[in-house]
Amino acid sequence: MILKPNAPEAAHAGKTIQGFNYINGKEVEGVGHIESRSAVDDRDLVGVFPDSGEQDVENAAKAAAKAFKTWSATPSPIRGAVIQRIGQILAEQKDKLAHVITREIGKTPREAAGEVQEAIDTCTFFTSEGRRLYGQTVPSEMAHKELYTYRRPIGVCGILAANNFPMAVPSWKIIPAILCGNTVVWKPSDDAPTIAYLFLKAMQDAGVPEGVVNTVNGKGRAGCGKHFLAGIDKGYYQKFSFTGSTAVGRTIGEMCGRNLMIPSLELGGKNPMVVMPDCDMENAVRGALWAAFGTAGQRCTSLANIIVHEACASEFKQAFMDGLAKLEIGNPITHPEVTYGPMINARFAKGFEEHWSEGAKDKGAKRLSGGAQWTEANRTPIVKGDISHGIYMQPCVWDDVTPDMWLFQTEVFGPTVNISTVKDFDQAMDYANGTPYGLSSSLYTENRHWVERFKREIKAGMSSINNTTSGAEAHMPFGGNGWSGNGTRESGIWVIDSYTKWHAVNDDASGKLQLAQIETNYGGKAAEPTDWAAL
Ligand code: UN1
Repeated sequence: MILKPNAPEAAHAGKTIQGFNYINGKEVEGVGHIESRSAVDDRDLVGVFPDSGEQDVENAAKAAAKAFKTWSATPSPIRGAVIQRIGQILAEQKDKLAHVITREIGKTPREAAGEVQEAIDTCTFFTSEGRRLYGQTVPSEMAHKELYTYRRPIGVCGILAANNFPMAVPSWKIIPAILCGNTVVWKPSDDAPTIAYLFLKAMQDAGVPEGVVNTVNGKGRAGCGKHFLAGIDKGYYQKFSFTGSTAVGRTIGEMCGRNLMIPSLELGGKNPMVVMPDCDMENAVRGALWAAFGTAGQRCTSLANIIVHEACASEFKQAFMDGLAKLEIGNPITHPEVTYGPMINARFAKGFEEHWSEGAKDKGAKRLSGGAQWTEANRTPIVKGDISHGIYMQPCVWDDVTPDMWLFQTEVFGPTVNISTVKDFDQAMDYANGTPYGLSSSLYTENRHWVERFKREIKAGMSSINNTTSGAEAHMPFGGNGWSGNGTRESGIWVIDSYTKWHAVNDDASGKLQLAQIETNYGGKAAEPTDWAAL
Protein backbone atom coordinates (compact mmCIF):
# COMPACT_ATOMS: atom_id res chain seq x y z
CA MET A 1 0.00 0.00 0.00
CA ILE A 2 1.34 3.39 -0.97
CA LEU A 3 -0.11 6.49 0.70
CA LYS A 4 0.06 9.76 -1.18
CA PRO A 5 -1.11 13.25 -0.23
CA ASN A 6 -4.53 14.11 -1.61
CA ALA A 7 -5.49 17.19 -3.60
CA PRO A 8 -5.22 20.25 -1.30
CA GLU A 9 -8.99 20.97 -1.54
CA ALA A 10 -9.73 17.43 -0.34
CA ALA A 11 -6.92 17.01 2.16
CA HIS A 12 -9.42 17.04 5.04
CA ALA A 13 -11.04 13.89 3.63
CA GLY A 14 -7.85 11.80 3.85
CA LYS A 15 -4.90 10.51 1.85
CA THR A 16 -4.91 8.84 -1.56
CA ILE A 17 -4.20 5.13 -1.45
CA GLN A 18 -2.34 3.58 -4.33
CA GLY A 19 -3.27 -0.08 -4.35
CA PHE A 20 -2.69 -3.19 -6.39
CA ASN A 21 -4.17 -6.41 -7.56
CA TYR A 22 -3.36 -9.24 -5.21
CA ILE A 23 -2.46 -12.42 -7.02
CA ASN A 24 -0.73 -15.44 -5.54
CA GLY A 25 0.28 -13.52 -2.43
CA LYS A 26 1.84 -10.63 -4.33
CA GLU A 27 0.75 -7.09 -5.01
CA VAL A 28 0.85 -6.66 -8.77
CA GLU A 29 -0.03 -4.10 -11.42
CA GLY A 30 -2.40 -4.69 -14.32
CA VAL A 31 -2.57 -3.24 -17.83
CA GLY A 32 -3.55 0.30 -16.86
CA HIS A 33 -5.09 2.26 -14.02
CA ILE A 34 -8.46 3.32 -12.70
CA GLU A 35 -9.14 6.15 -10.30
CA SER A 36 -11.56 5.94 -7.45
CA ARG A 37 -12.92 9.42 -6.86
CA SER A 38 -15.16 10.19 -3.91
CA ALA A 39 -18.90 10.25 -4.55
CA VAL A 40 -19.04 13.03 -1.95
CA ASP A 41 -16.43 15.26 -3.54
CA ASP A 42 -14.83 14.46 -6.88
CA ARG A 43 -11.69 16.40 -5.94
CA ASP A 44 -11.00 13.69 -3.37
CA LEU A 45 -8.94 10.97 -5.05
CA VAL A 46 -9.54 8.06 -2.68
CA GLY A 47 -7.52 5.49 -4.55
CA VAL A 48 -5.63 4.54 -7.70
CA PHE A 49 -5.84 0.90 -8.75
CA PRO A 50 -4.83 -1.35 -11.62
CA ASP A 51 -7.11 -1.93 -14.57
CA SER A 52 -6.77 -5.63 -15.32
CA GLY A 53 -6.70 -7.51 -18.59
CA GLU A 54 -7.33 -11.06 -19.72
CA GLN A 55 -3.90 -12.26 -18.58
CA ASP A 56 -4.37 -10.87 -15.07
CA VAL A 57 -7.65 -12.77 -14.70
CA GLU A 58 -5.97 -15.93 -15.92
CA ASN A 59 -3.09 -15.48 -13.47
CA ALA A 60 -5.50 -14.97 -10.59
CA ALA A 61 -7.56 -18.04 -11.53
CA LYS A 62 -4.41 -20.17 -11.78
CA ALA A 63 -3.18 -18.95 -8.39
CA ALA A 64 -6.55 -19.78 -6.82
CA ALA A 65 -6.56 -23.26 -8.40
CA LYS A 66 -3.05 -23.94 -7.08
CA ALA A 67 -3.86 -22.71 -3.56
CA PHE A 68 -7.01 -24.84 -3.44
CA LYS A 69 -4.95 -28.02 -2.93
CA THR A 70 -3.46 -26.96 0.40
CA TRP A 71 -6.24 -24.68 1.64
CA SER A 72 -8.96 -27.30 1.15
CA ALA A 73 -6.81 -29.76 3.13
CA THR A 74 -6.33 -27.31 6.01
CA PRO A 75 -8.59 -28.34 8.94
CA SER A 76 -11.67 -26.14 9.02
CA PRO A 77 -11.16 -25.04 12.69
CA ILE A 78 -7.80 -23.63 11.54
CA ARG A 79 -9.50 -21.85 8.65
CA GLY A 80 -11.99 -20.54 11.22
CA ALA A 81 -9.15 -19.18 13.36
CA VAL A 82 -7.86 -17.19 10.37
CA ILE A 83 -11.36 -15.76 9.91
CA GLN A 84 -11.51 -14.86 13.60
CA ARG A 85 -8.36 -12.77 13.14
CA ILE A 86 -9.88 -11.04 10.09
CA GLY A 87 -12.87 -10.07 12.24
CA GLN A 88 -10.59 -8.78 15.00
CA ILE A 89 -8.65 -6.57 12.59
CA LEU A 90 -11.86 -5.18 11.08
CA ALA A 91 -13.13 -4.41 14.60
CA GLU A 92 -9.87 -2.65 15.53
CA GLN A 93 -9.91 -0.58 12.33
CA LYS A 94 -13.69 -0.08 12.17
CA ASP A 95 -13.69 3.74 12.24
CA LYS A 96 -10.97 4.09 9.60
CA LEU A 97 -12.63 1.57 7.31
CA ALA A 98 -16.02 3.24 7.73
CA HIS A 99 -14.47 6.58 6.80
CA VAL A 100 -13.12 5.13 3.55
CA ILE A 101 -16.59 3.76 2.73
CA THR A 102 -18.08 7.21 3.32
CA ARG A 103 -15.45 8.84 1.12
CA GLU A 104 -15.64 6.31 -1.63
CA ILE A 105 -19.40 5.78 -2.07
CA GLY A 106 -20.93 8.55 0.07
CA LYS A 107 -22.73 6.41 2.65
CA THR A 108 -23.25 8.28 5.94
CA PRO A 109 -20.70 7.50 8.70
CA ARG A 110 -23.37 5.76 10.82
CA GLU A 111 -24.35 3.48 7.96
CA ALA A 112 -20.73 2.94 6.92
CA ALA A 113 -19.90 1.79 10.46
CA GLY A 114 -22.92 -0.52 10.27
CA GLU A 115 -21.56 -1.96 7.06
CA VAL A 116 -18.16 -2.74 8.61
CA GLN A 117 -20.01 -4.27 11.57
CA GLU A 118 -21.90 -6.54 9.15
CA ALA A 119 -18.56 -7.88 7.91
CA ILE A 120 -17.36 -8.32 11.51
CA ASP A 121 -20.57 -10.19 12.40
CA THR A 122 -20.05 -12.44 9.39
CA CYS A 123 -16.52 -13.26 10.60
CA THR A 124 -17.85 -13.95 14.10
CA PHE A 125 -20.46 -16.34 12.77
CA PHE A 126 -18.12 -18.30 10.50
CA THR A 127 -15.27 -18.47 13.02
CA SER A 128 -17.15 -21.09 15.00
CA GLU A 129 -18.74 -22.65 11.92
CA GLY A 130 -15.19 -23.91 11.29
CA ARG A 131 -15.74 -26.16 14.31
CA ARG A 132 -19.09 -27.41 13.02
CA LEU A 133 -19.35 -27.79 9.25
CA TYR A 134 -21.31 -30.89 10.14
CA GLY A 135 -21.89 -33.93 8.01
CA GLN A 136 -24.11 -36.85 9.04
CA THR A 137 -23.78 -40.49 10.00
CA VAL A 138 -26.49 -42.47 8.25
CA PRO A 139 -27.57 -46.07 8.95
CA SER A 140 -26.92 -48.61 6.21
CA GLU A 141 -29.38 -51.32 5.07
CA MET A 142 -26.45 -53.77 5.14
CA ALA A 143 -24.67 -55.30 8.11
CA HIS A 144 -21.12 -54.13 8.88
CA LYS A 145 -21.49 -51.14 6.63
CA GLU A 146 -21.52 -47.47 7.64
CA LEU A 147 -22.67 -44.44 5.70
CA TYR A 148 -21.46 -40.88 6.09
CA THR A 149 -22.00 -37.51 4.45
CA TYR A 150 -19.31 -34.85 4.23
CA ARG A 151 -19.39 -31.25 3.08
CA ARG A 152 -16.55 -30.82 0.58
CA PRO A 153 -15.28 -27.52 -0.82
CA ILE A 154 -16.20 -26.84 -4.44
CA GLY A 155 -13.05 -25.19 -5.83
CA VAL A 156 -12.32 -21.72 -7.14
CA CYS A 157 -15.11 -19.20 -6.53
CA GLY A 158 -15.55 -16.18 -8.83
CA ILE A 159 -16.97 -13.30 -6.83
CA LEU A 160 -18.57 -10.15 -8.19
CA ALA A 161 -20.63 -7.74 -6.08
CA ALA A 162 -22.17 -4.30 -6.35
CA ASN A 163 -20.87 -0.92 -5.24
CA ASN A 164 -23.49 -0.14 -2.59
CA PHE A 165 -22.23 -2.55 0.09
CA PRO A 166 -18.59 -2.83 -1.00
CA MET A 167 -17.40 -4.56 2.18
CA ALA A 168 -20.43 -6.27 3.75
CA VAL A 169 -21.72 -8.07 0.65
CA PRO A 170 -18.29 -9.36 -0.50
CA SER A 171 -17.77 -10.57 3.09
CA TRP A 172 -21.02 -12.58 2.85
CA LYS A 173 -19.43 -14.43 -0.04
CA ILE A 174 -15.68 -14.54 0.60
CA ILE A 175 -15.80 -15.45 4.30
CA PRO A 176 -18.02 -18.56 4.00
CA ALA A 177 -16.29 -19.51 0.72
CA ILE A 178 -12.85 -19.69 2.34
CA LEU A 179 -14.17 -21.13 5.60
CA CYS A 180 -15.50 -24.04 3.57
CA GLY A 181 -12.05 -24.56 2.00
CA ASN A 182 -12.56 -22.86 -1.35
CA THR A 183 -10.31 -20.26 -2.91
CA VAL A 184 -11.42 -16.99 -4.47
CA VAL A 185 -10.94 -14.66 -7.40
CA TRP A 186 -12.70 -11.40 -6.59
CA LYS A 187 -13.36 -8.51 -8.94
CA PRO A 188 -14.14 -5.53 -6.66
CA SER A 189 -16.50 -2.81 -7.84
CA ASP A 190 -14.64 -0.06 -9.73
CA ASP A 191 -16.60 2.44 -7.61
CA ALA A 192 -15.10 1.06 -4.41
CA PRO A 193 -11.70 -0.57 -5.01
CA THR A 194 -10.13 1.12 -2.00
CA ILE A 195 -12.37 -0.39 0.64
CA ALA A 196 -12.01 -3.75 -1.13
CA TYR A 197 -8.23 -3.40 -0.96
CA LEU A 198 -8.32 -2.58 2.76
CA PHE A 199 -10.56 -5.59 3.39
CA LEU A 200 -7.97 -7.65 1.54
CA LYS A 201 -5.21 -6.09 3.65
CA ALA A 202 -7.07 -7.26 6.77
CA MET A 203 -7.16 -10.77 5.26
CA GLN A 204 -3.40 -10.66 4.56
CA ASP A 205 -2.64 -9.39 8.07
CA ALA A 206 -4.81 -12.17 9.50
CA GLY A 207 -2.72 -14.79 7.70
CA VAL A 208 -4.87 -15.86 4.76
CA PRO A 209 -2.29 -17.88 2.76
CA GLU A 210 -1.10 -16.81 -0.68
CA GLY A 211 -3.43 -17.60 -3.56
CA VAL A 212 -6.46 -18.20 -1.31
CA VAL A 213 -8.04 -14.80 -2.07
CA ASN A 214 -6.95 -13.03 -5.25
CA THR A 215 -8.25 -9.76 -6.68
CA VAL A 216 -8.44 -8.32 -10.16
CA ASN A 217 -9.41 -4.67 -10.22
CA GLY A 218 -10.64 -2.71 -13.14
CA LYS A 219 -13.50 -1.38 -15.17
CA GLY A 220 -16.81 -3.14 -15.49
CA ARG A 221 -18.50 -4.56 -18.57
CA ALA A 222 -16.21 -2.89 -21.10
CA GLY A 223 -12.97 -4.00 -19.48
CA CYS A 224 -11.85 -6.27 -16.71
CA GLY A 225 -15.45 -7.25 -15.89
CA LYS A 226 -15.81 -8.77 -19.36
CA HIS A 227 -12.63 -10.86 -18.97
CA PHE A 228 -13.68 -11.84 -15.47
CA LEU A 229 -17.04 -13.18 -16.69
CA ALA A 230 -15.40 -14.85 -19.70
CA GLY A 231 -13.61 -16.99 -17.11
CA ILE A 232 -16.91 -18.86 -16.56
CA ASP A 233 -16.76 -20.38 -20.05
CA LYS A 234 -13.00 -20.93 -19.73
CA GLY A 235 -13.59 -23.15 -16.69
CA TYR A 236 -11.72 -20.88 -14.28
CA TYR A 237 -14.37 -21.17 -11.56
CA GLN A 238 -16.28 -24.06 -10.06
CA LYS A 239 -18.65 -21.64 -8.32
CA PHE A 240 -19.79 -18.13 -9.14
CA SER A 241 -21.47 -15.65 -6.82
CA PHE A 242 -22.97 -12.36 -7.96
CA THR A 243 -24.85 -9.47 -6.36
CA GLY A 244 -26.18 -6.83 -8.73
CA SER A 245 -28.82 -6.15 -11.34
CA THR A 246 -31.38 -8.66 -12.55
CA ALA A 247 -30.22 -8.13 -16.16
CA VAL A 248 -26.58 -9.02 -15.44
CA GLY A 249 -27.73 -11.83 -13.14
CA ARG A 250 -29.66 -13.43 -16.01
CA THR A 251 -26.55 -13.37 -18.22
CA ILE A 252 -24.40 -14.90 -15.47
CA GLY A 253 -27.10 -17.50 -14.81
CA GLU A 254 -27.08 -18.49 -18.49
CA MET A 255 -23.30 -18.73 -18.61
CA CYS A 256 -23.17 -20.79 -15.42
CA GLY A 257 -26.04 -22.98 -16.61
CA ARG A 258 -24.27 -24.08 -19.76
CA ASN A 259 -21.22 -24.87 -17.64
CA LEU A 260 -23.36 -26.89 -15.19
CA MET A 261 -22.60 -24.57 -12.28
CA ILE A 262 -25.17 -23.28 -9.81
CA PRO A 263 -24.41 -19.59 -9.27
CA SER A 264 -25.52 -17.61 -6.24
CA LEU A 265 -27.53 -14.70 -7.66
CA GLU A 266 -28.72 -11.86 -5.43
CA LEU A 267 -30.49 -9.44 -7.73
CA GLY A 268 -32.91 -6.54 -7.73
CA GLY A 269 -35.96 -5.78 -5.67
CA LYS A 270 -39.19 -3.78 -5.71
CA ASN A 271 -39.92 -4.10 -2.05
CA PRO A 272 -43.41 -3.46 -0.66
CA MET A 273 -44.49 -2.16 2.74
CA VAL A 274 -48.13 -2.65 3.81
CA VAL A 275 -49.50 -0.13 6.30
CA MET A 276 -52.76 -1.11 8.04
CA PRO A 277 -54.95 1.32 10.03
CA ASP A 278 -54.39 -0.34 13.43
CA CYS A 279 -50.60 0.07 13.32
CA ASP A 280 -48.37 2.34 15.36
CA MET A 281 -48.42 5.10 12.74
CA GLU A 282 -45.36 6.95 14.01
CA ASN A 283 -43.31 3.76 13.84
CA ALA A 284 -44.57 2.99 10.32
CA VAL A 285 -43.72 6.48 9.08
CA ARG A 286 -40.24 6.30 10.57
CA GLY A 287 -39.67 2.88 9.00
CA ALA A 288 -40.93 4.05 5.61
CA LEU A 289 -38.75 7.16 5.57
CA TRP A 290 -35.67 5.20 6.56
CA ALA A 291 -36.13 2.33 4.10
CA ALA A 292 -37.06 4.61 1.20
CA PHE A 293 -34.34 7.22 1.62
CA GLY A 294 -31.53 5.66 3.68
CA THR A 295 -28.42 5.11 1.50
CA ALA A 296 -30.21 7.47 -0.95
CA GLY A 297 -32.42 4.50 -1.86
CA GLN A 298 -29.42 2.62 -3.26
CA ARG A 299 -30.02 -0.72 -1.53
CA CYS A 300 -31.55 -3.79 -3.05
CA THR A 301 -33.70 -3.86 0.09
CA SER A 302 -34.84 -0.23 -0.21
CA LEU A 303 -38.55 0.42 0.08
CA ALA A 304 -40.24 0.92 -3.31
CA ASN A 305 -44.02 0.57 -2.92
CA ILE A 306 -45.88 1.77 0.17
CA ILE A 307 -49.27 0.08 0.17
CA VAL A 308 -51.54 1.89 2.58
CA HIS A 309 -55.08 1.06 3.66
CA GLU A 310 -57.60 3.75 2.67
CA ALA A 311 -58.75 4.17 6.27
CA CYS A 312 -55.35 5.56 7.27
CA ALA A 313 -54.06 6.80 3.91
CA SER A 314 -54.46 10.52 4.54
CA GLU A 315 -53.07 10.28 8.09
CA PHE A 316 -50.06 8.28 6.83
CA LYS A 317 -49.35 10.59 3.89
CA GLN A 318 -49.56 13.70 6.04
CA ALA A 319 -47.14 12.29 8.62
CA PHE A 320 -44.84 10.89 5.90
CA MET A 321 -44.61 14.19 4.03
CA ASP A 322 -44.11 16.08 7.32
CA GLY A 323 -41.27 13.72 8.21
CA LEU A 324 -39.79 14.02 4.74
CA ALA A 325 -39.73 17.81 5.00
CA LYS A 326 -37.46 17.46 8.04
CA LEU A 327 -34.97 14.93 6.56
CA GLU A 328 -31.53 16.43 6.30
CA ILE A 329 -29.58 15.58 3.18
CA GLY A 330 -26.11 16.51 2.07
CA ASN A 331 -22.38 16.11 2.48
CA PRO A 332 -21.81 13.14 4.83
CA ILE A 333 -18.15 13.96 5.49
CA THR A 334 -18.70 17.44 6.87
CA HIS A 335 -22.26 16.70 8.11
CA PRO A 336 -22.34 13.11 9.39
CA GLU A 337 -25.88 13.56 10.77
CA VAL A 338 -27.55 13.73 7.32
CA THR A 339 -30.02 10.97 6.38
CA TYR A 340 -28.43 10.45 3.03
CA GLY A 341 -25.61 11.69 0.85
CA PRO A 342 -24.80 11.53 -2.85
CA MET A 343 -25.57 9.08 -5.63
CA ILE A 344 -22.80 6.48 -5.82
CA ASN A 345 -21.98 7.15 -9.47
CA ALA A 346 -23.09 9.04 -12.56
CA ARG A 347 -24.72 5.92 -14.05
CA PHE A 348 -27.03 5.57 -11.05
CA ALA A 349 -27.77 9.31 -11.22
CA LYS A 350 -28.67 9.05 -14.91
CA GLY A 351 -31.01 6.11 -14.32
CA PHE A 352 -32.61 8.00 -11.48
CA GLU A 353 -33.11 11.13 -13.60
CA GLU A 354 -34.66 9.07 -16.37
CA HIS A 355 -37.22 7.73 -13.91
CA TRP A 356 -38.71 11.23 -13.53
CA SER A 357 -39.83 11.30 -17.14
CA GLU A 358 -40.75 7.59 -17.30
CA GLY A 359 -42.83 8.01 -14.15
CA ALA A 360 -44.53 11.10 -15.55
CA LYS A 361 -45.92 8.93 -18.38
CA ASP A 362 -47.92 6.90 -15.85
CA LYS A 363 -51.36 8.47 -16.15
CA GLY A 364 -52.88 9.11 -12.74
CA ALA A 365 -49.64 9.02 -10.75
CA LYS A 366 -48.81 12.30 -8.99
CA ARG A 367 -45.34 13.40 -7.95
CA LEU A 368 -45.60 14.93 -4.47
CA SER A 369 -41.95 15.92 -4.15
CA GLY A 370 -38.57 15.67 -5.85
CA GLY A 371 -37.83 15.71 -9.55
CA ALA A 372 -34.53 17.57 -9.51
CA GLN A 373 -30.94 17.39 -8.41
CA TRP A 374 -30.00 19.60 -5.48
CA THR A 375 -27.91 22.53 -6.67
CA GLU A 376 -26.52 25.69 -5.14
CA ALA A 377 -29.42 27.51 -6.83
CA ASN A 378 -32.30 25.41 -5.48
CA ARG A 379 -30.94 24.24 -2.11
CA THR A 380 -33.05 24.79 1.01
CA PRO A 381 -32.00 24.73 4.70
CA ILE A 382 -32.43 20.94 4.91
CA VAL A 383 -29.42 20.56 2.57
CA LYS A 384 -26.17 20.50 4.52
CA GLY A 385 -22.59 21.22 3.49
CA ASP A 386 -20.90 21.48 0.12
CA ILE A 387 -22.93 19.60 -2.51
CA SER A 388 -21.28 21.10 -5.56
CA HIS A 389 -18.75 18.27 -6.08
CA GLY A 390 -21.12 15.28 -5.97
CA ILE A 391 -24.57 14.36 -7.30
CA TYR A 392 -27.21 14.90 -4.61
CA MET A 393 -30.84 14.15 -5.47
CA GLN A 394 -34.04 15.49 -3.99
CA PRO A 395 -36.19 12.83 -2.35
CA CYS A 396 -38.99 11.83 -4.68
CA VAL A 397 -42.50 10.64 -3.70
CA TRP A 398 -45.15 9.42 -6.16
CA ASP A 399 -48.77 9.09 -5.07
CA ASP A 400 -51.76 7.21 -6.52
CA VAL A 401 -49.52 4.57 -8.06
CA THR A 402 -51.20 1.31 -9.15
CA PRO A 403 -49.71 -2.08 -10.11
CA ASP A 404 -50.27 -1.57 -13.85
CA MET A 405 -47.83 1.35 -13.85
CA TRP A 406 -44.17 1.46 -14.86
CA LEU A 407 -43.41 3.14 -11.53
CA PHE A 408 -44.84 0.23 -9.54
CA GLN A 409 -43.04 -2.46 -11.54
CA THR A 410 -39.57 -1.08 -12.28
CA GLU A 411 -36.68 -1.05 -9.84
CA VAL A 412 -35.21 2.46 -9.47
CA PHE A 413 -31.93 2.78 -7.58
CA GLY A 414 -32.28 6.14 -5.87
CA PRO A 415 -34.25 8.17 -3.32
CA THR A 416 -37.79 7.58 -4.57
CA VAL A 417 -40.87 5.81 -3.27
CA ASN A 418 -44.43 5.14 -4.48
CA ILE A 419 -47.64 5.29 -2.45
CA SER A 420 -50.62 3.13 -3.40
CA THR A 421 -53.96 3.14 -1.59
CA VAL A 422 -55.93 -0.09 -1.14
CA LYS A 423 -59.41 -0.84 0.18
CA ASP A 424 -58.68 -3.94 2.28
CA PHE A 425 -56.05 -6.48 3.33
CA ASP A 426 -56.77 -8.80 0.37
CA GLN A 427 -56.02 -6.02 -2.07
CA ALA A 428 -52.92 -5.09 -0.08
CA MET A 429 -51.62 -8.66 -0.49
CA ASP A 430 -52.37 -8.60 -4.24
CA TYR A 431 -50.39 -5.37 -4.54
CA ALA A 432 -47.54 -6.62 -2.33
CA ASN A 433 -47.19 -9.69 -4.56
CA GLY A 434 -47.89 -7.69 -7.71
CA THR A 435 -44.34 -7.41 -9.13
CA PRO A 436 -42.02 -10.06 -10.61
CA TYR A 437 -39.56 -9.43 -7.77
CA GLY A 438 -39.60 -11.06 -4.34
CA LEU A 439 -36.72 -9.84 -2.19
CA SER A 440 -37.83 -8.03 0.97
CA SER A 441 -41.21 -6.96 2.34
CA SER A 442 -42.77 -5.37 5.39
CA LEU A 443 -46.11 -5.12 7.22
CA TYR A 444 -47.16 -2.64 9.89
CA THR A 445 -50.12 -3.82 11.98
CA GLU A 446 -51.02 -5.05 15.47
CA ASN A 447 -53.45 -7.62 14.07
CA ARG A 448 -52.18 -11.20 14.54
CA HIS A 449 -54.47 -12.55 11.86
CA TRP A 450 -53.02 -10.23 9.21
CA VAL A 451 -49.49 -10.97 10.40
CA GLU A 452 -50.05 -14.70 9.99
CA ARG A 453 -51.54 -14.25 6.52
CA PHE A 454 -48.76 -11.90 5.42
CA LYS A 455 -46.04 -14.31 6.54
CA ARG A 456 -47.74 -17.17 4.69
CA GLU A 457 -48.85 -15.41 1.48
CA ILE A 458 -46.00 -13.02 0.69
CA LYS A 459 -43.70 -14.16 -2.14
CA ALA A 460 -40.61 -12.39 -0.81
CA GLY A 461 -37.56 -14.15 0.61
CA MET A 462 -37.46 -11.75 3.58
CA SER A 463 -40.22 -10.10 5.60
CA SER A 464 -40.35 -7.74 8.55
CA ILE A 465 -43.31 -7.26 10.85
CA ASN A 466 -43.41 -3.76 12.31
CA ASN A 467 -39.97 -3.02 10.91
CA THR A 468 -38.71 -1.91 7.52
CA THR A 469 -37.67 -3.67 4.30
CA SER A 470 -33.96 -2.95 4.76
CA GLY A 471 -31.57 -3.88 7.54
CA ALA A 472 -31.40 -7.67 7.45
CA GLU A 473 -29.29 -9.22 10.22
CA ALA A 474 -26.06 -10.86 9.15
CA HIS A 475 -26.90 -14.43 10.25
CA MET A 476 -30.32 -14.80 8.61
CA PRO A 477 -30.80 -16.23 5.12
CA PHE A 478 -30.54 -13.29 2.71
CA GLY A 479 -32.02 -13.54 -0.75
CA GLY A 480 -35.12 -13.50 -2.83
CA ASN A 481 -37.34 -15.18 -5.36
CA GLY A 482 -38.50 -14.44 -8.90
CA TRP A 483 -36.50 -11.63 -10.47
CA SER A 484 -34.68 -11.12 -7.15
CA GLY A 485 -32.53 -14.21 -7.48
CA ASN A 486 -32.30 -17.88 -8.27
CA GLY A 487 -33.33 -19.08 -4.81
CA THR A 488 -29.83 -19.37 -3.33
CA ARG A 489 -29.32 -17.67 0.01
CA GLU A 490 -26.43 -15.83 1.61
CA SER A 491 -25.45 -15.64 5.28
CA GLY A 492 -25.92 -17.88 8.29
CA ILE A 493 -25.83 -21.65 7.97
CA TRP A 494 -27.80 -21.51 4.71
CA VAL A 495 -24.97 -20.07 2.63
CA ILE A 496 -22.85 -23.14 3.39
CA ASP A 497 -24.95 -25.05 0.88
CA SER A 498 -23.66 -22.66 -1.80
CA TYR A 499 -19.97 -23.20 -1.01
CA THR A 500 -19.88 -26.93 -0.36
CA LYS A 501 -20.96 -30.02 -2.20
CA TRP A 502 -22.25 -33.08 -0.43
CA HIS A 503 -20.13 -36.20 -0.57
CA ALA A 504 -21.80 -39.54 0.25
CA VAL A 505 -19.40 -42.20 1.58
CA ASN A 506 -20.17 -45.93 1.96
CA ASP A 507 -17.74 -47.74 4.28
CA ASP A 508 -18.17 -51.52 4.05
CA ALA A 509 -16.36 -53.64 6.69
CA SER A 510 -18.15 -56.94 5.85
CA GLY A 511 -15.29 -58.21 3.72
CA LYS A 512 -17.61 -59.26 0.89
CA LEU A 513 -19.53 -57.69 -1.98
CA GLN A 514 -22.92 -56.60 -0.57
CA LEU A 515 -25.44 -55.32 -3.10
CA ALA A 516 -27.83 -52.63 -1.88
CA GLN A 517 -31.49 -53.11 -2.88
CA ILE A 518 -30.71 -56.55 -4.42
CA GLU A 519 -29.29 -58.49 -1.50
CA THR A 520 -30.88 -56.50 1.26
CA ASN A 521 -32.59 -58.90 3.61
CA TYR A 522 -35.73 -57.21 4.89
CA GLY A 523 -36.86 -60.39 6.65
CA GLY A 524 -40.30 -61.81 5.80
CA LYS A 525 -43.69 -62.57 7.18
CA ALA A 526 -44.08 -65.24 9.86
CA ALA A 527 -44.43 -68.80 8.56
CA GLU A 528 -47.74 -69.23 10.42
CA PRO A 529 -49.33 -65.77 10.63
CA THR A 530 -52.04 -64.78 13.17
CA ASP A 531 -55.58 -65.45 11.97
CA TRP A 532 -56.75 -61.80 12.05
CA ALA A 533 -60.00 -62.71 10.24
CA ALA A 534 -61.17 -64.75 13.21
CA LEU A 535 -61.03 -61.66 15.51
C1 UN1 B 1 -27.84 -4.92 -0.69
O1 UN1 B 1 -28.39 -3.83 -0.86
O2 UN1 B 1 -27.36 -5.55 -1.66
O3 UN1 B 1 -30.56 -5.70 4.56
C2 UN1 B 1 -27.61 -5.55 0.64
C3 UN1 B 1 -29.91 -4.70 4.25
C4 UN1 B 1 -28.41 -4.77 4.31
C5 UN1 B 1 -27.85 -5.45 3.10
C6 UN1 B 1 -28.33 -4.89 1.79
N1 UN1 B 1 -28.04 -5.50 5.52
O4 UN1 B 1 -30.44 -3.65 3.89
